[in-house]
Amino acid sequence: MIDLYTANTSNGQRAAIILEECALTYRLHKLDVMKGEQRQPEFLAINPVGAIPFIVDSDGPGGMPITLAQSCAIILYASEKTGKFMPRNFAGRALAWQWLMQAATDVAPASSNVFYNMVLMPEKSEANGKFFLDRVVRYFGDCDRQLASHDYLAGELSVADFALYPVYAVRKKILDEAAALPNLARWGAQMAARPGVQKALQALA
Ligand SMILES: N[C@@H](CCC(=O)N[C@@H](CS)C(=O)NCC(=O)O)C(=O)O
Repeated sequence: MIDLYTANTSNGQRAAIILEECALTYRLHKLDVMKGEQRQPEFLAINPVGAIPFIVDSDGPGGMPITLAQSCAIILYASEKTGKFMPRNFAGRALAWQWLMQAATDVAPASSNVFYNMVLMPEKSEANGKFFLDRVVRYFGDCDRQLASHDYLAGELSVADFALYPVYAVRKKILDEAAALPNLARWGAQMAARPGVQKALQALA
């Protein structure tokens, strides 16, 4: 059994979506990150990283329990555990790695910076807000170009799509206003229609 500790953020949604999509059985524990619940001693004792999402799988590798943080590590873990959403051929796998990294290290941090500038930073700056927004649009533009010739980021549906989708969903409105990204919009609609995606997002809402 997997215990998932998470919240309704893009990172938190990634973990819930991949557990649903891999048809893994899990118990959902929603934490209030704005109140800092994830840093309470009882949760730090489980997950020293002190951020959501994290999972505890009582039946981890070798039948031993494992605790795992980092949304994209959880995506890869669920994929490896179930043999799903990782292309079988080397070239496809390499593409899945590339686009998962693009989502994890380029798109998601740029998107977080938009949130920090709009909500959390003590001094807001319109110029800095525009800088971060432009980066988000640029990175999603890169995805749009890839999706012009591929149904999914790595060709077939893979871990990379589940890493990107929640960030896309939270930024859809500003992306729609900022640029024409038709391939991304087509892909986003396909991802949004998946029952596993819908079930995870509804459970977190
Ligand atoms: N790179 C990490 C980021 C995790 C992260 O920053 N989680 C946020 C919520 S989305 C959090 O728990 N923030 C509260 C904190 O850091 O105290 C991941 O992908 O899981």
